[in-house]
Parts: sequence; structure tokens; C-alpha cells
Amino acid sequence: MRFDVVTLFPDLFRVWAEQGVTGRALTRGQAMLGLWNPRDYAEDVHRTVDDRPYGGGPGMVMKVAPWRAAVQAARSGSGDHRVVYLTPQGRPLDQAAIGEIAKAPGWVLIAGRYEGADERLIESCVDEEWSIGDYVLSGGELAAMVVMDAVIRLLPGVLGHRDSAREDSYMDGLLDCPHYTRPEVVEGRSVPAVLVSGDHEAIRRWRLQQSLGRTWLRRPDLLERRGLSDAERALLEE
Ligand code: 6GU
Repeated sequence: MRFDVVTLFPDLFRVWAEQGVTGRALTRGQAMLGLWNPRDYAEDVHRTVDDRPYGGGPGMVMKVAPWRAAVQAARSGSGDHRVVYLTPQGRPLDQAAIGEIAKAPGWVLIAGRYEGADERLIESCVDEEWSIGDYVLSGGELAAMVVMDAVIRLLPGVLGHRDSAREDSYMDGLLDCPHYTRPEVVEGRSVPAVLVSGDHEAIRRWRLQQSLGRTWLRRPDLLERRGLSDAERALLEE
């Protein structure tokens, strides 16, 4: 998987790209990251990347020329991957969408700033628009990192197989169950007895029950969409 990010703040990504599970994947070459700064593609002496909006009003608008030049350099410098503009106006992503995104060989992600992009930039070089949720960020950089993190952890060999096995199991589409580690008692609160029972079948059932119960209480919308198997229905009624 290759990501090419078009951003005015490439340094934000350089620190991110060395940390944790995603950092390790990038270091090992399981994923690749290219960074492209529109400021490097501006033609004027001030290296202008934004300008005042036609029609007036507050804020600035991303200028077509430097952003388009950076996007084109990013595309031709990699593998002609599809171009995504990250914006709250985009298609809202969920885990199923992340799974589809992870199947492509790569993506060019435009992390915008200011009030938004000149519409002609979107018309001329954007294939898709994605949103990471119904709230507004001051720039697309964090959204790009969110998407890349969610995708990279799905790539083969990125998570240890203990984690990926857990991910493949009954948890899909449900909220996670509670977790505990030592010590066994914290401020008078004990670890649920079943988890120290050594009964692996009972532990599996408890975790599924917790996942189902939490999802039912906290995110009934998820259960609505996903539905329940007969086995899960029976477990909820115990
Ligand atoms: Cl993708 N970008 C920005 N700037 N804000 C957002 C977003 C993206 N998704 C939700 N809010």
C-alpha cells in the first residue's frame, strides 16, 4: 500500500510515520508514504497556496494551480492512484469502507486547509471525497492520518497474528468487550471471575455476551444494521 499525501504540513506526518504499529509498517516497507507540499509547486515569489473567496466572506480558499501541480506530481511520482479530497462534505467512512480502501494499491490524499478548495480543483483532479465523521477539523491532516492508520493496521502482516485473530473473530461489527490485566484486584474491584477460571469456552461466551450487551446499550444502530445470529440471540437472552 502506498499513500501520497498532499499537505502544507509534511512535518506532522514525519513524526507520526515513525511511531507505533503504523510506524513499524512504514519502516518495514509494508506501507509507503510520500509527502507533497503545494508550496513547492507555487510559481510566485511568495509561494502563494491560497487566496480570497470570490463573492466575499471570511477565510481563504485553496488555489487551483499549486494544489493541482502537487497532486499531479504525487500521482505520476507513484502509480497513478486515485485522488481523494478529505472533507466533511465527503462520504462518511466506516470499517467496511476502510476494508475496501485497503484493497487498492495506493491513494493520493489531499489534506486541505482554509475554508476549502476551489471547486475547480475538485472537478479537475479529485476522484473521491471522504469524511471521517460529522464534526469539523481545521485541516485534513488528522483525517489523513486517521484513514491511513485504519487501513495500514489491516494490511497482511502488520498486526501480530494474536491481534488479527481477535479482529477476525466474533467481534466484527460489535463493540469490544472489557479488558483486564494484573493486578487481580484494583481499589476493591476484582477481575470478573470467569477470566481467571481457565475455562476458555466460558471466557469466549462471556466476551461475546459483553460485546453484544455493550453494543445493544451503547450503539443499537450498529446492531440494527448487522443483525444477530441465532447463537448470539440465545446468548443475549441468558
Ligand atoms: Cl476529512 N476533513 C476536515 N477538515 N474535517 C473533517 C473531516 C475531514 N472529516 C470530518 N471532519
